[in-house]
Amino acid sequence: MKIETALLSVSDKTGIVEFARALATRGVRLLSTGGTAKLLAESGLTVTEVAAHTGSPEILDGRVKTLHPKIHGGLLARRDSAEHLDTIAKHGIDRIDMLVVNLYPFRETVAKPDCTFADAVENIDIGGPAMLRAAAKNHGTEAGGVTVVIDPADYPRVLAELDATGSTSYALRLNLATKVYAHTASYDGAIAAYLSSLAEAAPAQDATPARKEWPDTLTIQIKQEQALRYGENPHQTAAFYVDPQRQAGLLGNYRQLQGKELSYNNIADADAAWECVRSFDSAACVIVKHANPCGVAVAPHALDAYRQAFKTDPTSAFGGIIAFNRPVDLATAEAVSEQFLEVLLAPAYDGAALALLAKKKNVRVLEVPAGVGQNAFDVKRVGGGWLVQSPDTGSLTEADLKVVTKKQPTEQQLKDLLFAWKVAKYVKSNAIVFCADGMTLGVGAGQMSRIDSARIASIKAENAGLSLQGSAVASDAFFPFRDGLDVVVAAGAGCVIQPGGSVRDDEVIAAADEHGIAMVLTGMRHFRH
Ligand code: 93A
Repeated sequence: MKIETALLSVSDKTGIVEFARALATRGVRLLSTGGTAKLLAESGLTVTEVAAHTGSPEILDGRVKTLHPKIHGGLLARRDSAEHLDTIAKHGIDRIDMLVVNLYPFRETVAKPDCTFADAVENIDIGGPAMLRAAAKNHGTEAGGVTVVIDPADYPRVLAELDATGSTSYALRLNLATKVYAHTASYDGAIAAYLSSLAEAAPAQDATPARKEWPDTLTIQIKQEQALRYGENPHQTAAFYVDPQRQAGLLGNYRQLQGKELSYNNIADADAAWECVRSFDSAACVIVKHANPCGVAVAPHALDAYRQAFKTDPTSAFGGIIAFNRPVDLATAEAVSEQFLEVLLAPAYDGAALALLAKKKNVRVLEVPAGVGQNAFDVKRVGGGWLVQSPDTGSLTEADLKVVTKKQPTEQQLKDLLFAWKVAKYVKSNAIVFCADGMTLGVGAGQMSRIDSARIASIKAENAGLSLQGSAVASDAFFPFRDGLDVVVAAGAGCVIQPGGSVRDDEVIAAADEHGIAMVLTGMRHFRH
């Protein structure tokens, strides 16, 4: 089928004049949009503006220029259908046999550092992709169809076929149509990525984003950085993908200074330990096993923090992940080296500490440089989808606490309660955490009932030979009944911190008064799964 009419509408005008001239020489009529038409006319070519062809002027600052039945009818009418050809004839629509379009430069626009939101939006091409997709859909059959050219690099081969056969082959039209859909898909992908980057920034600023702040689609770019030996278990395969937004040069949040290759579980546990330890202002140590802290302490010096944290649960600390929020010196390195540990994390290490650790070849030593950021959102895989939420950045000060008992907590108790509350946030639910003097005494984690977590926490303290008398207790969510409170008080608790909000708060508060202990409510809970 001879190519009679071509529509040319290009943002990238490379080679367009020469190509248009070559088409005109071969007897092809040229239709074109504003800027392209102007360039062709100035180059001495005869060209009909699309606006003149359709009888509709370009409107809305060019947002609507080719979105017209005279254009889309001309592109979409099936060449092998007498009915289609009749229909367009009846409506005074001419066939458009060739479409030469490339799109508004969206990617290039948003890559510019001074790109505004308005610039980005105006560079979302609508009419161009609509025409490209129409033309590509109608690339036709051996008998004929529309030739669609999106890439200036294809101009020569199109002309070569026209010269050889007076037309284009099915194989060429198919190839060009395929290129179109690949291009429009990636073009839309770039738009989605840009828009989702705007939406991703929003929840990071707001701890409790409203539902509407989450975008309809979320494009998450992740990059495989490390193939792992296996997953949670040896029969599972796994890899570590990193966030391209992470601090440059790091694997996730860290740099591995020595030791065996990190396993899937090491990475997950190290992350849990780091998230917890970074939440303390004073020197702190967190020991993690199976994603739960089994010992946490704050002290004037990292070494003392470690000694206290270790006391909480020496049995569980065996083979643990140890994290510090202060540089590790020789004395601290010596102390941790006395126990079997899998991973050590800290913001920095003394030279002498590193020299000592080097003798423990298997220990994975990770440096977490200052300033590693908070993730903008959390993702959890579920069957057929993903759950996405803003990270749990909720934190409290003394001023946020509401004392609900007759007994007022002392200054020391308030300090211990806030410490216990901080730890409970990083313990899997249901979480019950006994503390005193800046260290954990018993951690009950991951139970289906709060009362069992309370029992386990007190058993653990007993096993470690620690007294719970007068201790501070944190519960990550409210006590649904007084029974959980009764258990922690029976174990020795002298004060309790919990969110409140149960329909039986009155019953629980009355129980606390009956036991003569102090209780404070936070109004915020920290479920963690
Ligand atoms: O604003 S648009 O989305 N609306 C349209 O109807 C339309 N038709 C073609 N953009 C539209 N185009 C695009 O204009 C083409 O994809 C091409 O990139 C550009 C060419 O404009 P000009 O010929 O005025 O330089």
